[in-house]
Amino acid sequence: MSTAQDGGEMEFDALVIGAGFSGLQGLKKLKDLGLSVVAIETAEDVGGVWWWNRFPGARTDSQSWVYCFDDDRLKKSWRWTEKYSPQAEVQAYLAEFARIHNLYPHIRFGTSVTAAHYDEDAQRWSVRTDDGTTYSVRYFVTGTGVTATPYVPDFPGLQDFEGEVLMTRAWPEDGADFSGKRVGVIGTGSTGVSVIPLIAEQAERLTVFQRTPNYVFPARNNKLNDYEWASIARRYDDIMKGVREHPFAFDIPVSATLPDEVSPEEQQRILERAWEKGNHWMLFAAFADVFTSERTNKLAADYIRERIRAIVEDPAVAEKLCPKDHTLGHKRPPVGHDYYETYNRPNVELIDIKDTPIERFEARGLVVDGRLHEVDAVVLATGFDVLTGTLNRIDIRGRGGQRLVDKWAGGPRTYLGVMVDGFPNLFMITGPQAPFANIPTVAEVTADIVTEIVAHARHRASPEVEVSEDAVDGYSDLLSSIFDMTVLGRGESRSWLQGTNVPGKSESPLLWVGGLPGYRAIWADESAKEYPSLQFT
Ligand code: NA7
Repeated sequence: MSTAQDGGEMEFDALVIGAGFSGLQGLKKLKDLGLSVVAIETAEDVGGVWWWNRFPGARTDSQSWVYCFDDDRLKKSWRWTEKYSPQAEVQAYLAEFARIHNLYPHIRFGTSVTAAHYDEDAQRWSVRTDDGTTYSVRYFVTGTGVTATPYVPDFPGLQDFEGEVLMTRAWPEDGADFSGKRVGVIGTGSTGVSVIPLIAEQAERLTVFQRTPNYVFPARNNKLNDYEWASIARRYDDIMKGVREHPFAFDIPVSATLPDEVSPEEQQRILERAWEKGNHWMLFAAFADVFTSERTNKLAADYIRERIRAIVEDPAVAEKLCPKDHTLGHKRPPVGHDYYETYNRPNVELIDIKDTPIERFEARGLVVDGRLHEVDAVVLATGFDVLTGTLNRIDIRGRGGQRLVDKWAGGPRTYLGVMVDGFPNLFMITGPQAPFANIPTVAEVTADIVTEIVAHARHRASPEVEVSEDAVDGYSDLLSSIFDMTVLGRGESRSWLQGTNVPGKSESPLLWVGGLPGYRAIWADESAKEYPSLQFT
């Protein structure tokens, strides 16, 4: 056997792509089963999106104490410093997780998987990496995450622009200094909302190019003092148990109240409390049916619009910032840190490009509606080809040489976001159609499913396990019908949740919105019945 560096061949029981939340879970859990495992990671260290996204303001929008693993050792030793962890702290946490579980020796950094073909005779995957190595493995496990592949629109003339072009996903390692500069930001999703207030503080002038306004909740961040931390630490096991029972894996209460059960004054009081609590309280803790009733959804959306109008001093700017075409939740609502307040600054201008898109870039700036906006630097916060984008860029071929990208031409179809029929021994951690919930918990839950299946296959001495087409159809159809029952798909605008943010991408719900407990119940039933959806050969 040769080394990974010389373009030779290596054998392992399992290969995992990625060393972010999903990949590290897969690596640890499969290693704990006693398998020989290698993980392949493009970056130079662990972290996944928390390695790449170093732009100013990059931080979690879930509470730090639940945006992490339910790991017994780290629950005792790790202390989060803020309610929403900054990027460097999350990356450091994952590095600590990898260190204490001795994962580093198993990870090949600076390497990318280019192809994975299933050999039906050997019942093994042959996985190729960009350093020319071939790995022969029984189990091929992807932990490629949700937002690994950025989407950059094809702006005409971008190559002629003589200023600096910065992508939030590939921020310069030593940072960017905008002092005295005129800066343009394109994109007002979670990333744009995070970076805009900080650039506004530094730049001489900031121009925000907004296609679709978002509902932005106030984060209400704070440093965690000793008292707060002690109270979290004392309840940690209960918090984590609650997270698994929560539809979206948050530490936020779930309301059972319907608006009609209370007076209009009480409705406003509930909404005000949710706004003041910040974060995603408005989605979960205000009313029970925000995701399923258009009326309730509009009630909450109207309330947010009123708050925007109250914060933003210029009424014309406030109107531009008010979402009009989509339901609350259709796009994942960003959590902002003085986001709307930023538009009261004299050095910030908001350009609405919904009806008049960016025409082209020129040497000195970009042209909208015939007007040249001169900028020294432009920041692209234009989103990601989520979930399937990363997998479809790898040449993955299953039974009979069928390509995954072809099988998913009409959108992904999976069983629990974990397995695909025709692709034996392929497992996905946080794959397409996994639950729409707090990612570290989703990584743990889906990695648990993968390891349970692998452990069972080994127990039965079955070299091959495959999911049935019926199970994939059943799950995918259920996922779509639940999505259609919600108000999430209703509205005009594009959303990565349905794949409509990337031109040409097929439209289908990319995540399970039926809640984490419902998802876990499907698997509990499968497991209790000894895996009727799976064929162990
Ligand atoms: P998002 O939420 O997909 O946001 C991308 C933004 O870029 C959004 O405002 C888009 O406008 C805008 N965009 C995309 N293409 C264009 C073009 N051609 N012209 C102008 N504006 C454009 O990505 P984020 O990175 O902010 O967040 C992704 C997730 O990562 C987030 O939900 C968190 O879970 C973490 P649009 O809305 O499509 O009109």
